[in-house]
Amino acid sequence: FIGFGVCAQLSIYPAAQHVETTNSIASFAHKSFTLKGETTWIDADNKLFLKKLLPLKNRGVAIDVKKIVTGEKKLLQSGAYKLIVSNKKISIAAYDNAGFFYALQTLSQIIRRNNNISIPVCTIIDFPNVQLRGTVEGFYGTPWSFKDRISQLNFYGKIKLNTYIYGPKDDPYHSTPHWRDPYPADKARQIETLVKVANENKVHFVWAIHPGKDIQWNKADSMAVLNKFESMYQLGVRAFAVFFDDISGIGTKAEKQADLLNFLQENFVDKKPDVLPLIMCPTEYNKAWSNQKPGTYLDILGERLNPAIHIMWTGNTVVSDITAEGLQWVNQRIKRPALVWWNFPVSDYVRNHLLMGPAYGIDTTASAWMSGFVSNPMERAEASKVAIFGVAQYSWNMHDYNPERSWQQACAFLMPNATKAFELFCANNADPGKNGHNYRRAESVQIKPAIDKYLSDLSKKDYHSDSTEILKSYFSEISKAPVEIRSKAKNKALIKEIDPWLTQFHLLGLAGTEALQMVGYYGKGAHKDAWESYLKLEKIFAKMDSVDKNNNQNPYQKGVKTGSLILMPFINNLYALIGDELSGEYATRKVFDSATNTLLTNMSLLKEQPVNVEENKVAIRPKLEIIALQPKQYIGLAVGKKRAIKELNYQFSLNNIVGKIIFQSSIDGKAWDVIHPNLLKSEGKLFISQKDIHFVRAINISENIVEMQLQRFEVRTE
Ligand code: LTM
Repeated sequence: FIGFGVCAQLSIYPAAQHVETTNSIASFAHKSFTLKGETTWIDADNKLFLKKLLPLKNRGVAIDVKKIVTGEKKLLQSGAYKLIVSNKKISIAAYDNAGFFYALQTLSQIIRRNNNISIPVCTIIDFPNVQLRGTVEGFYGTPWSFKDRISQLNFYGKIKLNTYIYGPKDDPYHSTPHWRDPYPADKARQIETLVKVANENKVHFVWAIHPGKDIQWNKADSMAVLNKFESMYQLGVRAFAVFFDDISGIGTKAEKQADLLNFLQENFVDKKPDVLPLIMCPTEYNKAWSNQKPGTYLDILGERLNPAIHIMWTGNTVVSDITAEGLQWVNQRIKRPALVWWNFPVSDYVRNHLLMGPAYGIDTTASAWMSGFVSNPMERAEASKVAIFGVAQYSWNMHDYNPERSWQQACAFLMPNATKAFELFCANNADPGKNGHNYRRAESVQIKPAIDKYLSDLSKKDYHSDSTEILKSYFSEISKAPVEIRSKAKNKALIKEIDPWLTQFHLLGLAGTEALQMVGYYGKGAHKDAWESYLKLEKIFAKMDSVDKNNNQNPYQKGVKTGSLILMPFINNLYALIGDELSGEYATRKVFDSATNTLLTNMSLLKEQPVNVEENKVAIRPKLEIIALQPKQYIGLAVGKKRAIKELNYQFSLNNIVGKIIFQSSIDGKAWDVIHPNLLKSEGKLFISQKDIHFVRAINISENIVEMQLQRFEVRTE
C-alpha cells in the first residue's frame, strides 16, 4: 500500500505527506531500545520525549538517528523528517530538532502497546507546506488564562503547529496604556514559563506589541519599543511582532511604521543571532481597507520595510476566506509573501455564538503565496481547538486538506468518549449569526435537507411529512447530547467554556421535539393537544430566554445563541404558524417584529452592522474596528412606528466631538432637527422631549474625515 497524505491504517495528524505501509506489524518483544548513529545534535527535550515513548537502554532494538543535510529541497526545511520502521529497527532522520520532535509525535500516534511494543512497518516521509503555522491570540475580550495558554502550547506540539503569536488586544502591557512598561513580576514569571513550554513543544513564542494608538514617532518611543523587547528577551522570548491594526491618527503612517521596524531590525534583531525574523501587522491589513492607488500605504511598506520582515494579511476583508489570487494581489504590493492572519474562529464580533464548525474557505493551492498561516481564535481557548486542529492539517499538508474530514478528526481527538454527541453540538454551533463583517458559516448541513422537505410539505398543508421521524430523532439526539458530553468529557475546561451553550442546546432539542409534536397534533385535528404543546413550547422558550439573559453578559453581544441559522428559525417558524392557526380558538401570543428596527447609515462598510432589539431598547452592536466617517456621512437608528425614541445613549472614541459630530432626530426620516446635548462630550445621554421621534443619527458636519470607534449607540423607546 502506498498512500499520499491520508493513511487509512495509520491515523497520523496532520496527515503525513508520504506514507508507505504493509500489513505487517513490527513486534518488539524485548522492550528495550538503544540510540545509534549521530545523536549529538538531538536536544535534551527530544531525548526526554524519546525516553517517555520507548524504554531506552544501553542495548536493545536500534533507533538509528541521522541528520538530513542533503537531498530533496522539501526535506531541507525545519520540521522535515523521515521515519522508517522495520522488523529490526526504527530509523529517524530529521532536518532539525523540530523535525525530530515531529517524527516522535508521529511515532507516538502509531505505536500500539499491549504485552509488546508493536509498531506498523512503515516508511513515512514528511514535511510542512507552510513554514510558520499556528495562532495569533489577537482578539478583543478577556485574554486567555495562563492555564489556557499552557494547554494550547502542548496541543500545538501534538499537531505540529510551530507558532503562537501573543497579542491579546485587552492586555494593557501589549497595547496602550502600558506597552512602554515592563510586565509586573507575576505576569513576567508566567511569560517565562510559557516560553519554556513553547520551546519544549517546538513552538515559537512570538511576543507582539501594539503601540500605534499613542506612539509619538520620536527617538524616545523607538527606544521604548526596543527596551520592551529587551525586557521580553530577558524572559526568554526570541521572536517579536509589532501590530498596527485598528488604530487611527499619526500611528498609521507607513513610512514611520517601516522606519521603526527597520530600526528594530538593525538595533535588536541583527545584534542577537538567536532572534527570529520580525513580524508586523499593518494598518491596512485587508484589501477592502487598503488604498488601491499605486504608491500608497502597502507599496510604501513593500519598498521600505526590510525584506526579512514578515507582513500579516487578513484577506480581501477583515474576516475573509483566503485565496491564492487575494494573496498574489497583496504580495506584489508588499514585495514578499504575506503571513496570513486568518480571522477564524475568532468570535469577538459575535460573542454570543460559538464557531465550532469546519475550518473551510482556505485555498488549498495557496501555499506558495504565504510565508505563514495563523488563526485568530475565540476567547474560549479549548473550544477553539476544533478549528485550530483544521488549521494544523491545512498548513502542514495543504493539498490533502479536507475541512469536513479534518473537523471529524478534531471532534474525535477532543472528545474521544463522546465523539458523535460532540459532532452534533459543533455541527449546530457554527454560524456567527448576522454580523457587521457579513461573514457566515454553514450550519446544520446534514439535517438541512430534511428540514427543507418538512417545510415544503407543511406549506402544502401536509402536517405529516415523511421527514418528521428523521427530525424527531435528530432533536431527540440533540436533547441528549449535552448529558453525554458533560458526563464523558475528560477535558473539564472545555465543558466549563461551553457549558451555557450545552444547556441551551439541550433546550433546543426539547423545543424541536415539542414543536414537531405540536404540528402533528394540529395535523390530526387535535387542537386542544396542539394548544397544550404550544404552551409547553413557550415554557421552553422562557427557559432559553433565561439562559440567554443570565449567562455571558458581556457588553458587546450578550447571551447564548445556538442553532441560530437553521434549527431555531425552524422551530420559531412552526411556533408562529401554529400560533396563527390557533389564534381563532386560543389567545396566542404575537411574535415580536424586529424587522422595523434598523440601522440607518450612508456608509457602505457599516450597512451590515446588526441591531439588537429588546423590549424598550434598540442598539447598534458596538464595532471593534475604527470607522472613518466622511463629511456628511451618518450613522443612526430607525425604530418601528409603534415605538417612539425617548433617549439616545452614545459613546465614541474621540476626545471631543465639537465641530465634528452633531446629533439629529426626525419623525419621518426626511426632515431632521438638531438635538442639543447638555454636554458635547464623546460619551453621553440625550433626552428626547419631542413626541413621535422614530429616527436619530450622528452626522459628520466637518469638512474632514472623522475616525473613531463606535462604542455605544442605543436608544430607549416607549
Ligand atoms: O484582524 C485584525 C488584524 N485585527 C482585529 C482583531 O484584533 C480582531 O480580533 C478581528 C476580529 O474581530 N478584527 C480585527 O480587526
